Amino acid sequence: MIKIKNVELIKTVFETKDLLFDERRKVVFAGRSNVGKSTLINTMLNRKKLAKTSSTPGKTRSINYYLINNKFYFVDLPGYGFAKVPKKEKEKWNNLLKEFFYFEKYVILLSLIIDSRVGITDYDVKMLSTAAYFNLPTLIIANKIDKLKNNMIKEKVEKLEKELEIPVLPFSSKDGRGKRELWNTIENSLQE
Ligand SMILES: Nc1nc2c(ncn2[C@@H]2O[C@H](COP(=O)(O)OP(=O)(O)OP(=O)(O)O)[C@@H](O)[C@H]2O)c(=O)[nH]1
Ligand SMILES: [Mg+2]
Repeated sequence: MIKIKNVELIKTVFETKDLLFDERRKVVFAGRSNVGKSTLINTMLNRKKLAKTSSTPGKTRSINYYLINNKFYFVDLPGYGFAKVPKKEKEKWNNLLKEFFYFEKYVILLSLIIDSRVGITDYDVKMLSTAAYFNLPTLIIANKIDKLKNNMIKEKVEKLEKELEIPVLPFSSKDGRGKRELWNTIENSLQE
């Protein structure tokens, strides 16, 4: 596994005009609100409170750029699909996400995080079509597998892979399953 020498929150962006321009490569984490994006970033970077997390959806409202070892970024995106957000704010987030993908040319991996119990939602389908439009290498992370029975995990993963024809990686921030595999994938992406 990669040695994490240094992590720095470089920028927090609420408005399109503030999007970061930096040619260093980016691993992007997207997904519905509350699926565990920010927690996964903390797990991957061995930090407890780097990215703010919450049991109520809608915690991350900005795009957060974490620079790792001065070399590449993890990008934490605001979660989509959270019903309780006022329509106006939702539109603002959706716009910000859209602009991000139009603007950002250095995405080496889009990690779409889903709740392994819920599977793919309509919002995720939209995100996948955006990813396909921009030709982004995409990985689905089936998160919170600690909440599934062991014999269900393989079944769910295989079903998703067959449906979507995209690699699916089971993950849990609670017990660390998938962490090593995700780092392997990221390191491979960084070498290409
Ligand atoms: N059981 C379990 N709970 C998890 C896991 N990962 C995250 N959670 C919990 O899920 C909730 C949401 O986590 P966040 O990391 O804040 O989710 P998020 O996707 O960043 O949410 P937004 O910022 O609203 O988009 C928190 O209560 C976490 O503790 C996991 O692997 N297993
Ligand atoms: Mg978050």
